[in-house]
Amino acid sequence: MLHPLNEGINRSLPTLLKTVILTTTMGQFPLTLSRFIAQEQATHAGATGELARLLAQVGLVGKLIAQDLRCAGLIDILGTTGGINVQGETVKKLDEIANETFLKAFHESGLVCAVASEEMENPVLFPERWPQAQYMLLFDPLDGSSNTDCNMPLGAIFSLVKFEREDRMPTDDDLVHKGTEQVAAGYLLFGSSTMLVYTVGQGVHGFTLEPGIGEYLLSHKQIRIPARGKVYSVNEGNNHKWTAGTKKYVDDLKNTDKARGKPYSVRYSGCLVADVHRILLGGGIYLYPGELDKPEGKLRLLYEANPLAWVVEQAGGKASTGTMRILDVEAKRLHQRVPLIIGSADDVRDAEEFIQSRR
Ligand code: FDP
Repeated sequence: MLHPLNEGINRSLPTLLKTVILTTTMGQFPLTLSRFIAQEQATHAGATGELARLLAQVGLVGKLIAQDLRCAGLIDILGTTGGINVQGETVKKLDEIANETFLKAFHESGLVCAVASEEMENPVLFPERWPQAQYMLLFDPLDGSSNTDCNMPLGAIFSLVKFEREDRMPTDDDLVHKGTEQVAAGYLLFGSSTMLVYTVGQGVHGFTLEPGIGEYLLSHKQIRIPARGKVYSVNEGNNHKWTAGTKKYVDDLKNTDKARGKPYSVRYSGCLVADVHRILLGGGIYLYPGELDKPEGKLRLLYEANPLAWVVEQAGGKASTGTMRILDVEAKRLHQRVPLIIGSADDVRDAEEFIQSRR
C-alpha cells in the first residue's frame, strides 16, 4: 500500500505541501516561528518585540546559508579561500560567505550595535545603530566546516547579549561576557532539513524550515533531554592527548554492563551542532575535553560553548568544563577556548567524577 505522502506525487504541489505540513505537525495547524514568538512574548509584560525580530533575523540568515549550501557542489564555493583565520584554521569559502551573510543581515536589521564572530579577529561595531540598538550578537557562522566539501551536516551558533549603557558606545571588551548574561541563544542546523533551535530562558524550542513555503514551523516544542543516554560523541583519535580521567571515563562507556545501558554507541559527525542536537533529542554526552598539552581544549567559550550550554541546560541537561559549569566560566577574551562536556545530566555528572579523579 502506498504511504499517504507518496500518493501526493500524483497530486498538485499545493495539495502535497498541505499534506506534509499537516502530517508533520500531527494534525494541528502549523505554528510559524514569528507567530510562536509573538504568542510567547504576549505573556511577558514589557516585551518590546526586539528579541522576536532578532530571532526572525537569525531565521532569515539560516534560509540564506541553507540556500548556498544546497547548491554548493554546483557553483564554485567549495574548498578553501587560501586564508587562515584568527584561530589558525584554514578558511573555507563557505565560512566567509556565511560570515558575510550574518554581518550584512544584522547590520541591515538595525537591531544590534556590535557583532563578533569566530571568523573575525576583532568585533565589528555599528556606531550608526547606537543608541537605538541595544543588543550585541556573537556567532560561529559555519560550525563543522570540515564537513563542507562532503555534503555532511553543518551548523551555525548564535548568542545575544544586551548592551544597556546609554553613556557610550560598546567597545570590543563589552562583547566579552559570562554565559549567564545571554538573553537569547541557539543554533541553526543544516542537515537533511534546516532547523532553528533557540532559548530565551524559558525552555528550548525547535523549528524546521518548510522549504516549500519558506517558513520555520514549530516541530519540537519544549525539548527535554533524557537524564541519561546511550550515545557518546568525541573525537577518539585524540585519545592519546587526553588526561587519565578522560581516558578512564570513555573506556568505562565501552564496558559491557547491560544493567547500566552499556556499552554506549559512538556517534561523531565532526559538526558540534549536529552532534549536540542528536544528544539534545535522544540523550547522551558530547565531549571536547581539555588535552594534556592544551588544557583549554579546542572549542570557543563565547560563541560555541556558552550558547549550547544554555540551550542544553534549558532542556534539563548539563554543560561542564569537567570541573565547573560552563555558564559560570569567567570570560576574559573574545576567542577564549574551553573544554566542553555537555549532554544528559547524569552522563555529564559521571564524566565530571572521572575527570576529577573521584572514581
Ligand atoms: P570545525 O573546526 O571543523 O569547524 O567548531 C569546531 C569544530 O569543527 C566542531 O564543529 C567540531 O565538533 C570540532 O571542531 C571538530 O574538531 P576535530 O576535527 O578536532 O574533531
